[in-house]
Amino acid sequence: MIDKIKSLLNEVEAFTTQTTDELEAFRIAYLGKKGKITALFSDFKNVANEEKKLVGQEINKLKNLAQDKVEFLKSQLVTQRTSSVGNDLTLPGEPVFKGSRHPISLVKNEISEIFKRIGFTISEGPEIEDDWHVFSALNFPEEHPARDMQDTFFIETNPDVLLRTHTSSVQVRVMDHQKPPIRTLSPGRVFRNEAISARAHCIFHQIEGLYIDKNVSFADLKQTLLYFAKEYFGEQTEIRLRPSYFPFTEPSAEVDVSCSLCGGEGCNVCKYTGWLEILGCGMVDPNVLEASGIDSSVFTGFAFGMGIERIAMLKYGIKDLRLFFENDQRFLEQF
Ligand code: 2U9
Repeated sequence: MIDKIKSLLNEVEAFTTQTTDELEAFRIAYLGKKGKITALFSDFKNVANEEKKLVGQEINKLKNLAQDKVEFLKSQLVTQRTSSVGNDLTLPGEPVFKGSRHPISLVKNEISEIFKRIGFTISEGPEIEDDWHVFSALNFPEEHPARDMQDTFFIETNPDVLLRTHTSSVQVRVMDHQKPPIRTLSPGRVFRNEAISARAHCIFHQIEGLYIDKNVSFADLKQTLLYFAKEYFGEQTEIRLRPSYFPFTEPSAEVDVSCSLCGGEGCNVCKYTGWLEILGCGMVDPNVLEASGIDSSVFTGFAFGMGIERIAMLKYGIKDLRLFFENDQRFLEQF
């Protein structure tokens, strides 16, 4: 591996060009998705543990060198071009690309605003978590499959450290530090050990809500979600709840909204059912309240959670989840 890195270092150091086409070809060949340097990062997992540190440093050095080379040659070519055309003020300028918000941020902000209007605050927390905040405090039994390596990313050296699989862990932290009434919304990135496809990704975004107070009932939950559905999908929107199961809520339900594209008549987006599944919800299980020191004979609460990618796909008619993570400007500039 080290020999390969050294030989690539020599190639990168020796490279020079006078044309932007050659420079782009070089960038793709070394730093592109299937480039030689990118391939080293995939091979890295096969490196022996004791060599990982050194090899990792060398690959990073190589990558930085190649990136610097591309930037340097690019700036040289621009300087040459401007100096060779002199001061021709009639030439069109270099286009300046104005950034735009990522669709996931747009959806997250819009949902947050809707809940902020009815008194929810926003809470954020760590992506690297411990077993207690992700599973135990949320009433996951010891043998629950989510605790398995197949479903969750654990840190190899310490099974108590893992990447959060939902943002409920943030709300456990809120309950640890704040007494009811609690009315909070937790948007954020979550991680699950899933194969990447058009419909699933190992990283995605959730937004979860939690409301705890005296006398909070299922009717409050239903009315809050109806308010949200009407604000987000339009005044004509209806919701329906179907019984479900989650370890952290009892009773639990899946929530569908009437399809805003066909008005419930049936179309290919709602698969001719007239309904779109958008979130899960339920009354917070008393065990969850007690685990965070909240007296379940005095307080009750409701909670809900939704995947932001799913909502964005429905809203913008996006068919492939992977587009959200590729940062392709042609995709992003449409929002
Ligand atoms: C606490 C207690 C309970 C949050 C909830 C769901 C139901 C749910 C999924 C929707 C699609 C996750 O992104 S998804 O895969 N979520 O169905 N989430 S109730 O319940 C909580 C949260 C915090 C303390």
